[in-house]
Amino acid sequence: MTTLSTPRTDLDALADTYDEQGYVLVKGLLTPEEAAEYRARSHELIASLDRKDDPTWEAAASVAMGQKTSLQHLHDAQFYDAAYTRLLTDPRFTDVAAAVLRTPDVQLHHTKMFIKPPENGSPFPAHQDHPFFPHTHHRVAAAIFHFDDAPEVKGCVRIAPGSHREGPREHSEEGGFHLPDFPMDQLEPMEAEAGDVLFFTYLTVHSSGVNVSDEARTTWLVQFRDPADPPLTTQHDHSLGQGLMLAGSDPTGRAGTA
Ligand SMILES: O=C(O)CCC(=O)C(=O)O
Repeated sequence: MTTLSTPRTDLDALADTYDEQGYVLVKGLLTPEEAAEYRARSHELIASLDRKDDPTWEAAASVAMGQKTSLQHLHDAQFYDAAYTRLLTDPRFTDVAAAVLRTPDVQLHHTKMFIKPPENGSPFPAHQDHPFFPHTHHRVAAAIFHFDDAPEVKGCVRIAPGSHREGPREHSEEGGFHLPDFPMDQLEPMEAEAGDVLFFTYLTVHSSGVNVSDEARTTWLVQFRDPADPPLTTQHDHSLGQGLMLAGSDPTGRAGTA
């Protein structure tokens, strides 16, 4: 028998909100002290790698009104530091991940760390994650761990509640998959505090703003799925550790392979 880190009734309520709205913001999943430690580690890690590449989407320029913005990122942080590996299997995270997927089995798809620098941290245009890695039954989700506060001025994530219900949308492929005509006023700012984790489906339309504050915004995005949901393409199957079981077991016996 497993012990849940959050009472079953609370998990069911989170899962109901997720089904209804396409997202759920879990407050204080990490303590402020843990979030501060992960923030420091993330900044040290990215600084130590001295990366020069900038993953800002070309299509982000339209959100930034043509202003030059920048972004720092790192895929697969769990391959650099075991602290991130521990987070991947932390029951406070996996219990919610399993609850929203409504299966005990949670499998890793990939992870991405983002540091949005102060004053000009890059935005993300409106999009669903679906076109990047479509799956048969759409049982794929993201969890964004906030390692510092993300008010609107820091370019917090914005979500269109209920937008997942219409299923996959036709995306423009110019400058990164995005939805140039999606009404901006439907995207609600998901202001978060250090330690909060935002869960949303890969069909939920989301975006984020420019960080115009004087502090960095530091997040870690974990994309996860139900292992029983086969991917439809191999375009995003190169991530290190993809297929790792974070909770439960893989009923397909595919050991993470499509
Ligand atoms: O972290 C953000 O601001 C948004 C990230 C995002 O939308 C993505 O990676 O798909």
